[in-house]
This record gives sequence, structure tokens and C-alpha cells, in this order.
Amino acid sequence: MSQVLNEKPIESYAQAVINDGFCIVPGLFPAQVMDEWNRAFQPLLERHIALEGHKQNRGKARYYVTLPFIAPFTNLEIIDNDTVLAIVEKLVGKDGVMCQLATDTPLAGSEYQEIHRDTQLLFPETGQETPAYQLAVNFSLVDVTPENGPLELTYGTHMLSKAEGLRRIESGETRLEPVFMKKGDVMIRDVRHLHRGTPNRNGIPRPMVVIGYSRRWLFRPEVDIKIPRASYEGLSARAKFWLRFNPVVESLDEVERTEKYQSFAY
Ligand SMILES: O=C(O)CCC(=O)C(=O)O
Repeated sequence: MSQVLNEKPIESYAQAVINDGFCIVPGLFPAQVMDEWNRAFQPLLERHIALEGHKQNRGKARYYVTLPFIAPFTNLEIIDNDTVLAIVEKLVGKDGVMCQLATDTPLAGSEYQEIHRDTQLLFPETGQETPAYQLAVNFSLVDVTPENGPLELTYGTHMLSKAEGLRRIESGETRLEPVFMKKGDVMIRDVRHLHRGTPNRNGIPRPMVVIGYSRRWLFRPEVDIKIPRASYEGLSARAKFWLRFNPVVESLDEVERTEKYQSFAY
């Protein structure tokens, strides 16, 4: 289990998410674990493209693929990380939930996505925003470079209406900025901030893992994690707690594996 990083107080990371919409904790995850995940991920990506790649579920040559809840993707250093959870619980509460374990991967031929948020608003009729309720913890399985399709994001648009956020981008008051993360860096973001995927120009897959954490009352039927009993038994008490609303199944053989999360941009 990793130690909570002391160089920068947890509070300042959480405050950056509240103010800017995101923070990046550098070098949190071991590079060799990212390599191990990447090796295990490549056949899953190939399978997804063969079976349902035609749906182009994140745009041209860009794929959203859920990770099976089995090794190596159950590594507690990653999914039950002290530093990540210390930040996350300041944002969605100590009784929050982990509800998503998946990947976004642009390949050769991918394009700029439309600028979007990843969630519907809680109270769209009011135009009012609230504190955070849905977070993405993102980490790339390869270094993110200008060539392999960096995510572009904006500072401080998560508490604005989309129209106002777009207006500020248009007027230059805020900018879309590419995020060049090293393998092992971890970004925690409030998914309401405006962002977009960009083209992968060197064709080397750039898998960005997303672990979704939410307030306990938020229902996200598109992203459920199915936990095989053998994996469940290997979890820590804290991981069991954060995963408590996800179903435990005897085996993944009985589980439908087509992606349900098709509509993603708001
Ligand atoms: O390129 C990425 O990692 C994510 C793109 C994105 O924002 C999305 O598909 O919702």
C-alpha cells in the first residue's frame, strides 16, 4: 500500500479540484505496474475493436473499454490508494463509492472531440452548480506526448454553464490546454469541467484509465463494475467499502461484456 504523499498537503490537491476542476499528483503509481496493465489491456482493446469497434463509442478511432475486475486490474496499490482516496473523500465524502474502472484510448485516425463535460447536471433547470459529485481519477498507461492524443482541458469551467464556459474559451479568457502526463502521474478531476480528446498522430495506443468515484447517492447505470467472488475475497476492507454497491458475481463468464456507456458528452 502506498504512503500518503507528504510533499504537498492532500488539502491543496483537493482545493485545486474545487478551484480549477482538476489536480495532478506526479509519479504516484509505479511505472512497472502501468506497463503490466498496458500489456494486459492490449488484447482487451483488440477484442473490443473486433466485436464492437464499429460503434466508434468515443468518436472515430477512439474507444471506451471497461476493464474486467480481475488481476492485474485489482491491484490495491492502484484501486485502493491512500493518496487518491484521501483526496477523493474530501471531494465526494468519506462514504463515496467507486463505480467505474475503464479506459479511453485514441488510435491513429482519431480526431478532435467536441468540447464536452462527462456528466449531466444535477439540477439543469436551475443553472446552479453544486459541490463535486462525480470524479474521474485518470492515469495513462504510456507517457502522454503531443503526438499520442493528449486530453485537452480548461481551468475553472466546472462551476459554469456550458455556454459560459464555451464563451470564455472563444474569447480567450480561458484556454484548452493539453495535459502531458508521465506514466504514473495521476489526475483527479471534476468531470463537469470542459475538455476534449485530441488526435493520436503516432498511432501508438494511449490508454487512459478512468476510475470513477461518486457521491454515494449518484446512480450511474452505464458504468457498473462486476466483481468476481475470487477478486472480492482479495480486497481490503476499505476497497470492499468503496465498491459496496457493485454486484459480486461467481464468474465473469456470465457477465455481458458489450459496452453500455455510449452517450458520454454533455
Ligand atoms: O482522450 C481521453 O482520454 C478522453 C476523451 C474524452 O474526454 C472522452 O471520451 O470523454
